[in-house]
Amino acid sequence: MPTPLSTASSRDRIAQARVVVTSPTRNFVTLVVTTEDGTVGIGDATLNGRELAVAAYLDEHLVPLLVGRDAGRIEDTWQYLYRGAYWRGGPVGMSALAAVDTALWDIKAKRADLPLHQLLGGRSRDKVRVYGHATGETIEETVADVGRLIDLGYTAVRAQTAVPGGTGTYGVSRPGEIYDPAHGSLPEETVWDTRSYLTHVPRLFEALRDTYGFEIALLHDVHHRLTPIEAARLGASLEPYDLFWIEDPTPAEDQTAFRLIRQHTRTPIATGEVLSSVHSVQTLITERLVDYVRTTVTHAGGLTHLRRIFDLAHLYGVRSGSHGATDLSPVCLGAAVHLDTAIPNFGIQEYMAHSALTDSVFPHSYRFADGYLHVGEDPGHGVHLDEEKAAEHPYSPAYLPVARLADGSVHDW
Ligand code: GCO
Ligand code: MG
Repeated sequence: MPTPLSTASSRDRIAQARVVVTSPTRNFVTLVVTTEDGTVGIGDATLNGRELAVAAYLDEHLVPLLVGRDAGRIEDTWQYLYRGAYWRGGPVGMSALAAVDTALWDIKAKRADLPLHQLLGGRSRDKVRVYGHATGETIEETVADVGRLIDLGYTAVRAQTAVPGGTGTYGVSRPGEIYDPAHGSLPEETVWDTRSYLTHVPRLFEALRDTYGFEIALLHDVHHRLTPIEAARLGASLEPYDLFWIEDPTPAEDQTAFRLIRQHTRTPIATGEVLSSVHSVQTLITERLVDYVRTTVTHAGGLTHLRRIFDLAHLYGVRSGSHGATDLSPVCLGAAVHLDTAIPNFGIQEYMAHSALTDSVFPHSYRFADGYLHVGEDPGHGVHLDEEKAAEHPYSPAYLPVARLADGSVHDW
């Protein structure tokens, strides 16, 4: 039987794969794959707060299997690493696999001298609609921040505000900083008050509609913090404000919880940023329990697997809404914009601009203008890694916060 090794001409083989961990503003894990003919492809493997677990998985368990393989056999490599591991899936394994997959698609497109979206079927759209993030300590501050994003050209904005009675609310940035909840060598502990939240959030959206009218699309992230009946109540109380979606109303891994939410509200629902496999969204999609699936390139096994998820979603009228927080590197965003450009059932793409420092370490050809991301026409996914600059910013431990209730018990953050 021919093996991938024996059928590849020597120039098609993977000569080297290396992991680069860098922290230009925040931590990123990047896999750099080089073929014998000198083509370089890169993939993102960043898993916020657990970065070095993925780096070790790659270094110790995947890189030794890659060297000598045919770089063109992307599907076969995916199956070999996924099924061949016996221990399938999980965020660490799927992020590592995603980096390999993304780097191999980058290489294939570069060798074909084509932008990646051409290999994914070509353009289904000219540009990719994005939503930005507005935050504030008070409703007034969040209303003003939404105005700032509208002035920047956004047509869709996620609005979060601190909740009276809580501390360090998710989605609310530190003064003068890009929103990034991961900090410090121990997790910050925050206090969560569900009752206060459920009465406060409708007031935020009432103020936003009073100020800006109904044209702007408004989104809200619940961050897995409610029970199904609480989420149902929130969705119903937000119906007058016509949200584009509420995101992660309940912990995403409990797919059947969404049945109950769905019975009680017509507010559209998005979930999936913490999910890494088609199996973990299968019930959500096939029972049409959500409207948008938020899995992304890095955490869901790369372009090969994410495409499979979105194809399943397409059959059921569910659209994409990929996670795009700044803890996903520009490599993830660059690859995502190609997929967003190509698929028929694109919904929206989350976009939090990276810092200028991050962008200088990861120069890229995608660009934001007038509320949309525009995919570049450079061969590959169009994102590069400046290794010299990366080396100037070594890994710096940072954990996501942990939420507790007033009685001290752990809650979902
Ligand atoms: C989002 C996410 C972020 C996450 C972060 C965790 O919708 O963008 O919920 O806010 O908290 O990506 O790593
Ligand atoms: Mg979210």
